[in-house]
Amino acid sequence: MIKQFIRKFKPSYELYNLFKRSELEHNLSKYKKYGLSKKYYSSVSSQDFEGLNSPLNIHDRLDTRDTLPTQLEFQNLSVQRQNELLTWSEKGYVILKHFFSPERVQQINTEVENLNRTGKAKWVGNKMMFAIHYSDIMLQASADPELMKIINLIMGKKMELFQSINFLTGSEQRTHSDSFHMSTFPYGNIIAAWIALEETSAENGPLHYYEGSHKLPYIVNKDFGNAGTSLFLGNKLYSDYEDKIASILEQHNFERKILLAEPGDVLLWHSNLLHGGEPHRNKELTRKSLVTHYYAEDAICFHEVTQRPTLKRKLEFPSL
Ligand SMILES: O=C(O)CCC(=O)C(=O)O
Repeated sequence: MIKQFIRKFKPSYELYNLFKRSELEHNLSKYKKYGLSKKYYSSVSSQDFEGLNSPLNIHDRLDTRDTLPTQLEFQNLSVQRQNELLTWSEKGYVILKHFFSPERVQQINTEVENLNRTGKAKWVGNKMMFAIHYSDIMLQASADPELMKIINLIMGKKMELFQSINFLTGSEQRTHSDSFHMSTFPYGNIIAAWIALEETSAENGPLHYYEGSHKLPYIVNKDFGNAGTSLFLGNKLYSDYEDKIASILEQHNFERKILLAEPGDVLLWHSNLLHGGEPHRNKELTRKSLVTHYYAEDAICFHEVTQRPTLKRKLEFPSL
């Protein structure tokens, strides 16, 4: 009961945030830019942006089929990669086949085993969180220069690595969008990469996603009666959010796709693309994957789900 109260009472985490200035001050100049008088430690959510115009990124405004071919970085890619990227605007995702070599995939998998063996891995449930902060191999894979080039191209701006999550099994997560968890203002300034570290099949909990669903309005707390007050978060459950997404999907006819990936394949998805994990039917099998998220440098970053600003820890890139 008391724990529940503290979790919902905004000033309790604002107090915690007070001591995290270096990880939170990234939002300050952007609050100013959008005319918001907010402290670095303050709660922040979609309600703060009501009435503000949220400018669209280039590839939410224009079609990648028209814009990408004019870019030098795009012209320098192989024809296969070019073809993979062209439908980003229409579909809300792209699949980069065999992006990471078998050797690189092996290196990442060995690293996961090492992190586990040495007790360095930090697991939250079945997710190894933020290994980029304690593994150079994971950091280099997640911020791979070729991958960053492609991500910057399709977002039309400079993106920066924020998070990594390693999975050994399927998440079996119900359908959701990233934008509710890792949110930005203007909306749409985060992108995810899902990196296959082994083959996925109907047996080991592959990813599913709804083609074109990124064009739906962004779902925020208020849309399922969870706005809360200036002092408290709303009272709804996370499952109420998931139910809301399910009901939206029922009203549309998006194609549900299942990602049957080969090791080294990378799926990039739009922050508003609805996706989740299929049942992991054969528990004898693993489903190794690495999910990474990238925020735009010029956006306010927060978590709509908890109404907190994003704590951004500096990444320590190894010197070459
Ligand atoms: O890998 C999965 O099963 C789902 C991952 C996912 O939904 C996410 O990272 O947002």
